[in-house]
Amino acid sequence: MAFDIDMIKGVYATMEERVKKARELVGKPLTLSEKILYSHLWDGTPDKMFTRGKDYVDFAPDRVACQDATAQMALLQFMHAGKPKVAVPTTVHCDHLIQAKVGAEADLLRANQTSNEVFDFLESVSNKYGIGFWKPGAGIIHQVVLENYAFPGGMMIGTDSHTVNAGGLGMVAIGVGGADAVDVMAGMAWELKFPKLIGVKLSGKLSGWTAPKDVILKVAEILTVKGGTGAIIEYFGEGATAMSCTGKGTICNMGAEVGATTSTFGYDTSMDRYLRATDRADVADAALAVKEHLTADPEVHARPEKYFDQVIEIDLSTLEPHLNGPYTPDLATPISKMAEAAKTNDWPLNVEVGLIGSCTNSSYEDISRAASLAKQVSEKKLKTKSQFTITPGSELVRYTIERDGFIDTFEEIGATVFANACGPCIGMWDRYGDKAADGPRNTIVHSFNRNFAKRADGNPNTMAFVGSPELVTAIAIAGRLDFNPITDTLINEEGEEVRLEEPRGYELPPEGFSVEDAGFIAPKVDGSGVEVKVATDSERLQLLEPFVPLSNESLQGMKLLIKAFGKCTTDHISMAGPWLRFRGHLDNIANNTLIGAVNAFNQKTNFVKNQLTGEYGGVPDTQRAYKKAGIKTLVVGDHNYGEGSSREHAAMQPRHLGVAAVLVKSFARIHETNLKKQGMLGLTFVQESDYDLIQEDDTFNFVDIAEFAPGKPLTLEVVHGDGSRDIIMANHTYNRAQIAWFKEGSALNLIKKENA
Ligand code: MIC
Ligand code: SF4
Repeated sequence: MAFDIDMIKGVYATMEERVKKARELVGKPLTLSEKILYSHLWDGTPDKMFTRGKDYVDFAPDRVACQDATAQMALLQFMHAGKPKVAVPTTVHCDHLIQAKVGAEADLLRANQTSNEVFDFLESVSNKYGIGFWKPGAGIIHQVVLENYAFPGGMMIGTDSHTVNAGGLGMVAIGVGGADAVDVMAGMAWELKFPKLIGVKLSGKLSGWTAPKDVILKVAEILTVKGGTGAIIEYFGEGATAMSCTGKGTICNMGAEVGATTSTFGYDTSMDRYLRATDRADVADAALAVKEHLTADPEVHARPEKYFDQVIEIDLSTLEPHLNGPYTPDLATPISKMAEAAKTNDWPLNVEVGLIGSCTNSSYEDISRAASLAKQVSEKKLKTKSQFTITPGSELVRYTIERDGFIDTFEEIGATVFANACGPCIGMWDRYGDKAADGPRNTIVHSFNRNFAKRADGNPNTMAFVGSPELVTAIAIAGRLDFNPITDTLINEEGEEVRLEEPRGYELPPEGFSVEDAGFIAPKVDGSGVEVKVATDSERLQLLEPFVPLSNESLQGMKLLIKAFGKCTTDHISMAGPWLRFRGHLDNIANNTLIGAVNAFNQKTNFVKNQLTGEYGGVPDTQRAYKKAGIKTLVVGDHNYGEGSSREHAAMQPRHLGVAAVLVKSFARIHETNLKKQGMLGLTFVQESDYDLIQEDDTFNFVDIAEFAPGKPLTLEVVHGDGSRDIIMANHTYNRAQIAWFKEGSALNLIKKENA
C-alpha cells in the first residue's frame, strides 16, 4: 500500500473539475503540465488564465522531500517558522553524507560514525515535526521518492535539483532551495513564475545500444545548459509510451542539466506497471480512473507546435549512444564520433574508472542491462580494463539485484559496490586521499548527470564523460573512451577477436522486488515532546541568526568581491565533497565561499584583491575583511550563474559574509530565487557588455535603491579606481512580495513576523 493514499485520492477527486475550468479559461486543449499546474493552485479552482514566463503564481504542492545535505539548513530555518508540524507530507533522506571508499558496508559504518551528529539531528527534527525519515543506506532521495511517493498528476517540491526525477511517474516535481521548502512545510503558498512549455516528441523506438539516457544527452546538446531555463519539458510520442517508467525518470532527472524547471511524461501503462511492481496498486487504480487528466489532450499531441513554446523532435530509431563531457553535461559526442573528437581535443583515451548507478541510472532495468554485458566478460574470456563501481539508488533495488545474482556478476569483473548513496556523484569519493587537488590528468566515464570540474573526485584534471550505464559498462570493459561497441571488436585473453552483444535486461524484476529493511522510520504522531539538540560547540551544526535587512546606506560605497569568469556553478560557489560536512554550520561552510570561481582579472581561483589593503588573498578571507570593516560587496558573474545544485548555501554563505548583491549576465532559476529568499539583490545586466566595464578596484553605489519596485531596473553607479564613473542599469525580477523579503532581510524573517 502507498504512503499518503488519502492525499493522492484527494488530488484526483478535484482534478476533473479543475482541469475543465482551466481548459475553459485558457480557451484551448491543455498540455499535461498545464493540467497539473492549474489543478494545484493555492486558491483552488482556477479563475483566471496565467501568462507563461511572466505571471508569478501561488501553488499548493502535495508533498516535500529533502536530502541530508540540504535538509539541515531547511530544517534549521523551519524551526524558526513557529509551526508544531509540517503542513504537507514531508520526508528526509540520508544519502549525500556517505563517502564512497572501500565498499558499502564499511563506508556506511564510517558515515554513521563521522556524521552521527547530523543524522541524529535530522532524525530528531523529523520525529518532532511529523516528517518521514529514511536512514543512511536506505537510498538516494529521488530513487526512494520514485519507488514510494511519486504519483501521476501530482506536484511536489524537493530541496535538491534532481527532484525532477519524479517526472518519470508523471509528476510536476521541482527542485528548490530550503527556504522554499519551508514555505510549503509551514502551510503557506509556494510561488513560481508560470513556466514556459517545451514539447519533446519522441518518435521511433529505442533499441540495441541506445538507452533513455541518450535521449537526455541529445536534448542537452540541443538545449545547452541554459536552454530549458524557466520551462517545463513535456515528452510525448510513441517512443515515450514504449519506454519504461524508470527510463522516463532518467530523462526527467537529467533535465536539471538543461536548467529546466522540471520535465514530465503523460500517464501510460509503463507507469501502471511500475506502480504495481512497487506495491502501489491502490495508486495505480486511482490513477487509471482519471487517466485522461493525467496526460495532454489529444489535440496537443496531434499539433504540438500550437500548444508548446518550442517543439523538439527526436527519432529514437536513429538515435546513437552518446557520451557528454568533459566538464559540462551539454558537450555531446555520438559514440561513432568519439575517436575523432578525443583526438582533436586531446582527451586521454585510457579510461581509468567506469561508474554506474546514482539517482538517475540505477533502476532494475539499468542494472540488468549492464549486468548482461558484465556477464559476457567471462563468457568471451575478456578482462575488464578499467576499474568499475556501482552505486545502487536504493536498498529496494540493491536487495533485489543481489537476490537475482547481478551483484555477483559485477563482482566477477572486479566491481566495487558502494553504499546506496550519492558517493562519487557528489565528490564523496575518496579516490586520491588528500592528493586530489593536483591529481593526474585522466578520464572516467559514468552514468551520473553532472560532470563539472572536480565534481566526482576533487581532481581538477579528471575528465568525466556521462553516458548510459550500458555504454559505461562496455567502455569500462574495453578500457577506452573511443570504443564503439556497435562496430568495434575486442581481443580476448586468448588473442581472439570478440564482439560484445547488445545489452539485454528486464524492465522490472520478473520475480518482483523484495527488501528486508527498506530503511524508513515513521515519525511520532505527537512529536511535541521531542527535544532537538544542537551542541553550541558543534562544528557541524549551528542554530541560525536572522539576517539583518540591507539598508539603503549599506548599498552605497560597496566594493567588488570577485568578477567571476566563465562557468560559475553552485559547485564553484559552494563546493560539495569535503565541504558537505559543514552544510549545517553556516559560519564554517562560509569558508568555501566562491573558492572555485575564476577571477576574471587573473584567471586564478580563490585569489582576489582586497581593496582595503591592495593585497591578494582567498575569497572568504578577503570577504571577512570587508565584513569586519562594515563594507558590503558585490559579486559579478557571467551567464547561467548558479547553475547546478539547489543548495541555498550558495546564497546564504555570501549573505552571511556580507555580500549584498550579485550582478550577472543571467541566472539559473533556483539560485536566483535562493538569493531573493535570503534578502539579497540578484540582478542582471541590462546591457550584457557592461560586464566588461567592471574593473578590479571598483566601488558601487545603488543610487536609486530607495525606489526599488517591480519591473523597474536599478541604477548602479560604478566608481573606478581612477575616479572615473560609469552608470550601469541592472534588471531584476522581484515582485512585490519578494521586495518585502528584501526589506525584511529574508523571507524567513517575514514568515516569523507573520506567525508571531
Ligand atoms: C547535486 O547533484 O549537485 C546535489 C548534491 O544533489 C545538489 C544538492 C546539494 O548540493 O546538496 C542538487 O542537485 O541540488
Ligand atoms: Fe545524489 Fe548525484 Fe543524484 Fe545529486 S545527482 S542526488 S549528488 S546521486
